Amino acid sequence: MSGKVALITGITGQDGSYLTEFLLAKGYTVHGIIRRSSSFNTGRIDHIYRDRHETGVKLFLHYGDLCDATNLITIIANVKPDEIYNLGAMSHVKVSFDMPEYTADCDGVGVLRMLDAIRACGLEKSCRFYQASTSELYGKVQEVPQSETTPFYPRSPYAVAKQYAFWILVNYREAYGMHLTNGILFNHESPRRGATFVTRKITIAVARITEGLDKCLYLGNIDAKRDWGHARDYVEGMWMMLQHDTPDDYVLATGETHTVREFVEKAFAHAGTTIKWIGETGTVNEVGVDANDESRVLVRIDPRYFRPTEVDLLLGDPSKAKKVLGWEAKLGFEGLVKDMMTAELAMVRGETTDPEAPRP
Ligand code: NDP
Ligand code: GDR
Repeated sequence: MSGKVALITGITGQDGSYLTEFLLAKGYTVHGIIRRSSSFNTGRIDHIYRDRHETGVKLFLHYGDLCDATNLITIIANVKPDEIYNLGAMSHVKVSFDMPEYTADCDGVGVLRMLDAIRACGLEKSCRFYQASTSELYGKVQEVPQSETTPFYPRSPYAVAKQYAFWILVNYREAYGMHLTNGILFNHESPRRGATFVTRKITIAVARITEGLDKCLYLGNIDAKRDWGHARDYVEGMWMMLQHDTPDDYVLATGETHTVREFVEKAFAHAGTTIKWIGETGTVNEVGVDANDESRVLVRIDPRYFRPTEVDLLLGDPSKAKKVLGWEAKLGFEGLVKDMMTAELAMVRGETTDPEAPRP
């Protein structure tokens, strides 16, 4: 067992929860930074949290925020982590157009604050740092598939902020010899995915429609293509990057790409419904109907969900991660949709708990 100490920002998010489970199973002591909120935001980690007065407790939570440098220095000085996983971010691409300044502060400058906090605490030679970089950096893609050498062309305030984060990390790695790594992760999903990201939005709607609780799913651009993997596989890749003695940047992806439209079809098929598309393809007049009863309109296009600048196609080339780290995505598109739909139907039927639901 490891005995190492890890600090995770964004521990309450999808990836933070899987990474915490993974590191605890490896024998780590895990510290997480959570934001103060008037409502509960720890639903994804409640099942592993134990009161610190019990014996053998290995998970500790600290209030903090990536926009508060003093607080980050205090936490890092107290925790003295061997590894930091910086997963905290305003992570919604569409919302970043509504909150560009906050996104820049949290997702861009927040990383600088973390790196300077490590230096201020004198840990720059001992502490390894993982940055949650993203395939959104490729944006308007300059080549297909995208690898570590593909030039960036960010298409949202979120991606521009993450580009600053990417490069400040590379600069500090070169300037100060710190062990800093960018994981350029393509989309990864799970039953714990936030409800407003497209995959989870679809699985929730399909489960609710199947149970008669909803009638129709409203989406934006259903022809966008994404390389979707499972979050559980990707958090293992994050850890593998920090175990490698030389810090570097790695793409994690499945190497398959699929449209949002295909995700909708597969999710409905899992629940026993065949979708037929009617109306002019690629316009707001296109609808998805039940192929066995065309009067049932199950999917409509709402332009409210279109983005001012869209990322049309993402397809990752994970061969460097495979060659250097031995990492490979275990679950592909089919397996991902099945995993999410199975969990979603169980949740909507009350057989399990929604990881996003507020707890009493
Ligand atoms: P989530 O949106 O599920 O989680 C984001 C986490 O960041 C939450 O714990 C959130 O806290 C926290 N957070 C938000 N703002 C701040 C802040 N100002 N200070 C500290 N913490 C904050 O994201 P994911 O788990 O999906 O993604 C993890 C990281 O990986 C993010 O940085 C994301 O941008 C990046 N990424 C994600 C990919 C994906 O496909 N999932 C792909 C590539 C990169 P709270 O719960 O209180 O909101
Ligand atoms: P993305 O994920 O923007 O790739 O960012 P999201 O699931 O939000 O969108 C994927 C694609 O689906 C299209 N789309 C819709 N998206 C949402 N959210 N809601 C809809 O109704 C809808 N209809 C169509 C989008 O236009 C887009 O093309 C995610 C986040 O996790 C980032 O933090 C991360 O960096 C990237 O993945 C990699």
